[in-house]
Amino acid sequence: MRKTVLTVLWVLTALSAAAQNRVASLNGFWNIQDSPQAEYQTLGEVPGSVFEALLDAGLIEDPSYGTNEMKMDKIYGRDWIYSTSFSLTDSQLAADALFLCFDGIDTIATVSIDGTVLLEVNNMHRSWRIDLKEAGLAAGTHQVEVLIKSPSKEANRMADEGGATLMHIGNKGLDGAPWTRKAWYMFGWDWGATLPDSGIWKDAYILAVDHAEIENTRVQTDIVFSGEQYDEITADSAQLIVEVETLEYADADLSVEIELNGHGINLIESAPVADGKASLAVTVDNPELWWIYELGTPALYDLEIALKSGNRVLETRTHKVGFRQVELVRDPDQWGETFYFRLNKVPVFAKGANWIPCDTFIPRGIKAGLIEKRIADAKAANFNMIRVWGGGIYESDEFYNTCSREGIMVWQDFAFACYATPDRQEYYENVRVEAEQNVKRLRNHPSLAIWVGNNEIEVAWKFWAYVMLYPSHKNGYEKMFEQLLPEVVTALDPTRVYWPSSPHSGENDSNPDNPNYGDSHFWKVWHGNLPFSAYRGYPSRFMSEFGFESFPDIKTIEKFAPREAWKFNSEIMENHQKNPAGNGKIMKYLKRQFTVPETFEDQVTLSQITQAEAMENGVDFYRKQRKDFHSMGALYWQFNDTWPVASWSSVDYFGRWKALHYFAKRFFNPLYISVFEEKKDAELWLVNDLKTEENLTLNWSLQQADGTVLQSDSKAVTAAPATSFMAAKIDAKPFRRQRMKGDIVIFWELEDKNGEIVSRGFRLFKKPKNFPVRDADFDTDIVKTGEKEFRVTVTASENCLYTHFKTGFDFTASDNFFHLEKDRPYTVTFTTWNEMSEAEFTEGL
Ligand code: BMA
Repeated sequence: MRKTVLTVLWVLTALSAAAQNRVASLNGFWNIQDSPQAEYQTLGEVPGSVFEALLDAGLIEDPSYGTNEMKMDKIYGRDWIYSTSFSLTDSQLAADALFLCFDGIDTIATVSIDGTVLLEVNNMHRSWRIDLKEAGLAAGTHQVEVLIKSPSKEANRMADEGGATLMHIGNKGLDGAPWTRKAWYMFGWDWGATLPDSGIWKDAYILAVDHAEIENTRVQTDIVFSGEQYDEITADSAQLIVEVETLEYADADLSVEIELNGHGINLIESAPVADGKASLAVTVDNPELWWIYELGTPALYDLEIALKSGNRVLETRTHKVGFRQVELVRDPDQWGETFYFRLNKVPVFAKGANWIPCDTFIPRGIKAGLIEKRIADAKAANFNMIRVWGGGIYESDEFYNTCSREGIMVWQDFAFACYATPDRQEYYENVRVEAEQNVKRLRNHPSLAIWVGNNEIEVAWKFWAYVMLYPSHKNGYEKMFEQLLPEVVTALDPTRVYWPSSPHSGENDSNPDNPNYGDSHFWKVWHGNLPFSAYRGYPSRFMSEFGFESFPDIKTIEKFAPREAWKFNSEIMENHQKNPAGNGKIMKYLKRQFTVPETFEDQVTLSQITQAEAMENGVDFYRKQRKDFHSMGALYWQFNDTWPVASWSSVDYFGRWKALHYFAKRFFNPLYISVFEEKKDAELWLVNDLKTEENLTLNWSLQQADGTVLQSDSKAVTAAPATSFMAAKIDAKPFRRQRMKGDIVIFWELEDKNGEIVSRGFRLFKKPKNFPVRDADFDTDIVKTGEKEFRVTVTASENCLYTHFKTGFDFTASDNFFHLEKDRPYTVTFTTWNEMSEAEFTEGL
C-alpha cells in the first residue's frame, strides 16, 4: 500500500472542555506504518489503535478468532509510526500560548515535529502537550510523527535492566508488564488475550490560548440534612464550593463566573482570580439529592464555569453536579469493624460487579458504544455499584457521567493489580503525575465513591511474596500505596476516602484477608475448588470479589470456533480460556451440580447455570448478613469481557447476557428473600434495601417435582428499611423421604400491596441433579407489543427450575433461566436486538 499523506485541516472544533479557547482537532485518519520495516501501511483513526486500523484495513486476521491471538507478536513486537500534517496560521501563532495536545498515547513513544523530537511519552494514563511556541514553529504546514515502541519489547527490556519481571508465577501476561504504565491486562490476564496494542488512543488537538486557561476545577457539595427516618431525609440547604486553578500566559484581569441551573434554580456567582486561583460558593435551598436509583432519583444540576478576562469569556467548562454525601462507615462492632457506604445518611448494601476495560482494543469498544450499553446492563440487573478494577484504566468521562446519570456508584482502583511496582524514583514521579491528572479529571463526578490504591498487591507481598522474587517489593508497596497515592488524594480530593488496597483490612488489622475488617476477595470457591457452601463460612464485611467461570453463549462461541472445535478441551476452546485448567474446572463443578448433558451446546448452557448458582449462593448469604451491617457488599467478579472467552463474566463481549446476569437481576432486587437452607429446615430472610418500610406478602410453598404441595404459607410481613430479618422458617423435618431423594423445592415470592409479585425464587435442599426432572409441555402465548418488543406468557405442565429461551435471534429479556411452577403462567418481555415480525419471532423461539 502506498503511503498517503493526510493533511488535517485547521478546523475549529468546539470541544466541550474548552469552548472558547481555540481548539483544532487532529482526530481523524493518520498514516500508520511499522518501523523500520514499513511492511504494513494504512490509514488509522485517532482516537484508535494499530490493531484496530490493521483489522479495519484487512491486513491482519481477527486476533480473537481461533488461535490467531498466538500469531500476533508479529504486530505488537514492532514499533509503529503514526504521522500526519497540520498547518499553523499567523493568527494562531499570535495567541499567547499554543500547544499540540494528546489526551492519551499508548504507551512508550516519542513525538516529533518536522523531524525534531519534542516529547517523550511513557504513560498511557497521562495526557501530554508540546509547547509549539517554545518549539519555535512558524506559520505553514508541519509534519507530526508519533513513534510508538513495541510494548512487549520495552517491557522485556525494562525487566532485564531492572533485574526482575515483578510478576507472580501464576500470571499469563508477558514479562515486565508492571514496569510499564500501560494497562497491565493488555499483556494478558486470566480472562484476557495477550494483545498489547499501540496507538493514539484519545483525542489529539491543537490548543490556542489567549491570556489564560483553566488548569483544573474542583466541585464540592456540603449538605445540611434534615429528617430522622431514612425515607424522610432531604437537604435543607447545601453549599456548592467551586475551586478553579488557572494557567496565565499574559497579563489579564481574570475572574471566574459560575452558573448553576436545574430543578428550578438559577444561581450565578463570580470571583476574581488571584495567584492562579479562584474560590466560589453558592448556597442552594432545598436541593434535590443525588441518589442511587433504588433509593431515589439521581438528581443532577448543570454547572457552568467560565474563565473571563474583563468581559471576555476565555474558556468554559461544564459539570453535572450531584448533591450527595458518601461516607465509608468503619465503626468498631462485635465482629471487628463495619465497612459500608452511607449515601445521604442511608446505609447502602453495595450490589454489582467488577468492571474490566470494555474491549481488548479500548478505543474500538468506546466507539462501538460499549460503555453506555454495559452500564445499561448493569442498571437492568439492579447494580448500585461498579468496581473499576486496577488492572485496566481510569475510564473515560463518559463512563462516570453515565453512572452519575443512571444512579450507580463507582469504586475506582488506581491502575495497579496483582504485580509488584518498581521501587524507582522515575516510576514514582511518573505515577504522581498520572494520579494527579486522573484525580483532577474524575473527582467532580457524583458517581465516584472511593479511591482504592490497587488490586491485590498487599495480599501479594504478604502472602504471595515467595513468588514475587523482588526484594524491595514491600518497600515499593509502602511508598506507592501508603504514601504517594494517599498524599495525592488528600491534597486533590479531600472529601473522598482513599483505601490502600483491595482487599485490605485497615490500620487495625494487618491481615488484608481478615473477613472481620475491610473488604475481601474470596476465591476458595473456584480457585480453591471448595463447594458453593463455602461462602457461608466467610461472612466478610464487604465482598469486593468472588467469582465463578462459565462459557459464553453458543452464538459467541460460533464467532471464534468452528464446529469441529466445539469441545471443552479443543485447542481453540483452551485458547479462549486463560485460567489454567479452567475448562476442566467448569466441567468438574458442573458434574457436582448436574448430570452432564450430551451436547456441547447444552453443556455450555449448564456451565452458565452452574456459575449463576455459585454466585447466587454467595450473594444470598451476604445479603442476609446485612442485618447489623455484618456484610454490606457483594460485587462479584466479573461483569464484562474484553473479547469472546470463557470467563467469570455475566455479560459476554458481544453483550449477550449469561444466565448469571438474569440471576443477578433477581438476586440484587432491592426486595428479596435470601434462603438459608440447612439439612432439615430453611430460614427465609427478607432483605429490604430501600429506605422505606415495606408492607408485603410472603408466599412460599414446599413442593415435590411433580407439583405435590407438601406445605405452604402466605403471610403479611413488614420489612423495616435498609436491613434484613428472618421472615419465616420452614420446617422440612417431616419430609425426610423427599429430602433424601432431593425431590423437594421451596418456591417463594414477595407480593406488594397491589398484589404485584416484586421478587421470586426457589431453593433446593440438595444438588439440582437429584431433583427428578420430568418432561414438561410448554404453552406459550406471544404478543408483539412494539417494534422490537414481545410479550411471552409461558405455562409449563411440570415444575421447572431453570427455564430458558433458546432462540435463533439475539434478545435481552425481562427474565430468563427462571423457575416455573406447574400450571402457573409467567410473563416475560423480550427486547430483540433487531426488528422482527411476530412470525419471525415465533419461528426463532
Ligand atoms: C481476582 C482479580 C483478577 C483476576 C480474578 C480471577 O483476583 O483481581 O486479577 O482476573 O481474580 O482470577
